[in-house]
Order: sequence, then structure tokens, then C-alpha cells
Amino acid sequence: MTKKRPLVVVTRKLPDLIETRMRELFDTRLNDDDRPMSQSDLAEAMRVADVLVPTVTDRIDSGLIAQAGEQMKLIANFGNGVDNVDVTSALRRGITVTNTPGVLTEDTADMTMALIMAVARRITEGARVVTDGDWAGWSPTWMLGRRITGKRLGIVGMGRIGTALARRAKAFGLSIHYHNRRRVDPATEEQLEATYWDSLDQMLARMDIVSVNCPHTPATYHLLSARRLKYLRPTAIIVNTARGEIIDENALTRMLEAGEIAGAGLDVFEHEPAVSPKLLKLAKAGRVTLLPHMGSATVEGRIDMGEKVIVNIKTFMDGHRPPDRVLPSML
Ligand code: 8YV
Repeated sequence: MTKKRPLVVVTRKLPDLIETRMRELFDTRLNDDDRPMSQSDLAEAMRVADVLVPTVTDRIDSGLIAQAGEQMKLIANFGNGVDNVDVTSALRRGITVTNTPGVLTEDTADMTMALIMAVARRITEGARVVTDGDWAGWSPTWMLGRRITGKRLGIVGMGRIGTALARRAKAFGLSIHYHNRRRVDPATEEQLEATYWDSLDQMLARMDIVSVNCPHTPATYHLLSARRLKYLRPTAIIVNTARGEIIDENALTRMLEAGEIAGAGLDVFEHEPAVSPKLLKLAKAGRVTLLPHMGSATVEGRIDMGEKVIVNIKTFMDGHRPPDRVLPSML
């Protein structure tokens, strides 16, 4: 007798290569038109599926998990961050959760560096002047940004992505500072010539550039609160390629409007995909660069993420512990 193939529901369109492989391995239900599923679509999927493959655009909360059918056993998140999934409720209900770590580190670090450059050197602003046909010619005092080399970069969250950013930033001549729950190993610190700050407040007060690279968890929600953001220097810029919820976006916007901070580069927002009109206005004025959550958006990265999802499902279905199991203690 052949073993029944698991029913795998994938909530968004994935690369063709991944979808083809999934169809070969599992009884797979795909989302060809890529429209985000509603909460009731997700509830229905969880009632019938053995495995759900959600993305950052799906909110798998305790209410949904409570409605899951008995057969639902695995949430194989297509993404590194799992703040879209209530991991504790899932585990309590006997559902394993996995993610896709490691394969989007370099791409996200690249995009973080790109945002630092974009804001400091006014790249999006300059590109717009030319594209709009508004360039009247070169001038020695026009379109001046700020030099990167020799400045201090403060990395909030020195995990995989933070470390990959530090390597890049060092090559650009930035001095590396970081705040993390735990100090990184001495060899890495030495290699990066990185300075550890136990106090985030004190680090913020001394940086030229701050980059947010920690996961979004209950402990990091509004880690950069209105109170903390006040420590930033008026010449400082801040970039965020992690999660919008880590920064108090309203407080940051108010400071940008008041000129209490020089600029921001944001790839993520507190209420994605909504972006506040005030931030849009600041972007039009050239003070901030805004991107649509594309930090890990490369062809190679998405395929690697899909392959991780497949390995996690396959391993789990074969009765073993999946390589990228997420536990609440990791959050
Ligand atoms: C992904 C991300 O595109 O993996 C993450 O945590 O933030 C993104 O880069 C997204 O999560 C896919 O679900």
C-alpha cells in the first residue's frame, strides 16, 4: 500500500521550480493568482491541510490555530521571521513550526548596505531628478550627501544578518558598533573590530548610522521607542530591513519632520503594506528612502527559501525532526 501524500496548502505563489517539486512530492494546493488569503480562507485551509506554508503576509494567530483540524501538524513558514505565526499556541496545539533561516542573510545585508548608501548619498533623490527631466546641470554645492567612510555604524541585533552587514560595512570604512542580547564570540568581534554596547541607549547617542537587524518578538516591539529615538543625534540616519514594529514609526516620523534626525531608509513598516502619508511626504522631500519589503527579494534567495520549506516538510513527514524547527525559547 502506498503512503498517503500529505495535503500541503501554500498561501502565496512561489517560484515555478519550487511549486513543481512540491507537486511531485506532496498533494499540493497552490495559489496561482497570488492573491493574499483572507483569515477565513486560512481557517478553511487549516481545517483540511496537513501542512500550511504561509508567508509574512499571513497572520496565523491563536484564533486560527484553535480552528485547525486534527490532521494539521506542521506550519512550514516561507520566511525567516516567524512573527506572523503564534508559535506558542501552535506548539501547545501539537503543531510544529519551521522557518527558512540562513538563506536570506547575504541578500538582506546587501539591501541594508544599499539603503545606508541611498540615504547618506541621496541616491533615490538624485535618480528622481534625472528621471523627471529636472537636472539643470552640475554644481559644486548641489546634491551633497554625507561621507560613509570613517563614520560609526550601530547595529541593533548582531545575528546572522547583522554580522553579514558588519562585514560589508567594515569594507566601506565604517567602524562597527553593536547591541545584542548576547555579546558575540571574541573571534568575530576581533575580525570585525566591533565594539559591544551593553546599553542600547548609550550606543544610539553616539552613532552616525543605526541599522535595525533583530527579529520582531514581544521583547523587541518598539525597542526603538519614542524615548530611545530621542538619543539619536540630529545628523544620524536610521535604516530598518527587519520589521516595522521594532521602531515606533509615529515617533520616528515626528522626529524626521522636526529635523531631529537626518534621514531614514525603511524596507519595512509597522502596518504593511500601508505606509503613512507623512512618511510618503518625507520621501518626496528626499529625507527618507522607502522600499516595499524587498530585502530578501532575489531569484536565488526565493528558490533557496522554497528548498528549505521542502526539506522541512519532507523531513517532518518522514518522522524526523525538521532542520529548521522553531521553539518559543529561540524567539
Ligand atoms: C521574506 C522576511 O521575504 O524572511 C523574512 O523574515 O522578512 C522577508 O525577507 C518574507 O518573510 C517571506 O515570508
